[in-house]
Amino acid sequence: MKLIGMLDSPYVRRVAVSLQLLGLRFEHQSLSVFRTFDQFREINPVVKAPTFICDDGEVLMDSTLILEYAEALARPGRSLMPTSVPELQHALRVIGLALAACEKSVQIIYERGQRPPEKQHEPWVERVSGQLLAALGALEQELERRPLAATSATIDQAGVTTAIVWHFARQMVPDVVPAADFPALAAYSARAEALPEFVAAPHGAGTYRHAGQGQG
Ligand SMILES: N[C@@H](CCC(=O)N[C@@H](CS)C(=O)NCC(=O)O)C(=O)O
Repeated sequence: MKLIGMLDSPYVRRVAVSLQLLGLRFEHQSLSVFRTFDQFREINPVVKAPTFICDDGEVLMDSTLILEYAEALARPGRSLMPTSVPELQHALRVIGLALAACEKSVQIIYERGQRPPEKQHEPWVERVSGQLLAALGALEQELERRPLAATSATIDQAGVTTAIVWHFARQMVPDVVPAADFPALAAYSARAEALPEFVAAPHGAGTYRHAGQGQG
């Protein structure tokens, strides 16, 4: 199995961290959807990160769908999704907020990075920034109300995606997201980032290597 995409994408990173937590071995190729567009297109003509190549060569995309596949592979072992309906409901609320925060962060990054300054539309950036802050504000409240687990054995998908989006937003749009306004998210993310599965797949341009894999 091979995961394609850069770990500076929160979507790629949530898959890389989750696959490890689920005990699944995979290769990782850190291709950029921008700088290596043509190479990416040879693997997936849609050029979406993450892209996931299954062992029989079938190509999947969309982090949530890839994770659904990974959960099926890991069964009946470790799962990152609760089985009881009330807990599942809450996990889906938290994941939905975290994914909305990912999407709004990425929209700001693309507006700033992909358009020339004279073509940037400030009302759109303001709208999206407000949506990002609303999603993070709701996540902060959820975290205060119901703390998330932060050990390798107990963290779930709500925890993985929450931690990753906070770290991503602070790395990429820190001017929009003041850390002091979100103390619970900041503290939770710091704990999760110290877990070996997060350390092995750090935000950025690097390549994940599982323990025991050489540097070559
Ligand atoms: N809903 C998708 C979003 C993935 C996504 O938008 N990834 C970005 C990279 S962070 C991407 O592929 N951008 C290139 C593009 O959309 O053209 C998921 O969960 O995987």
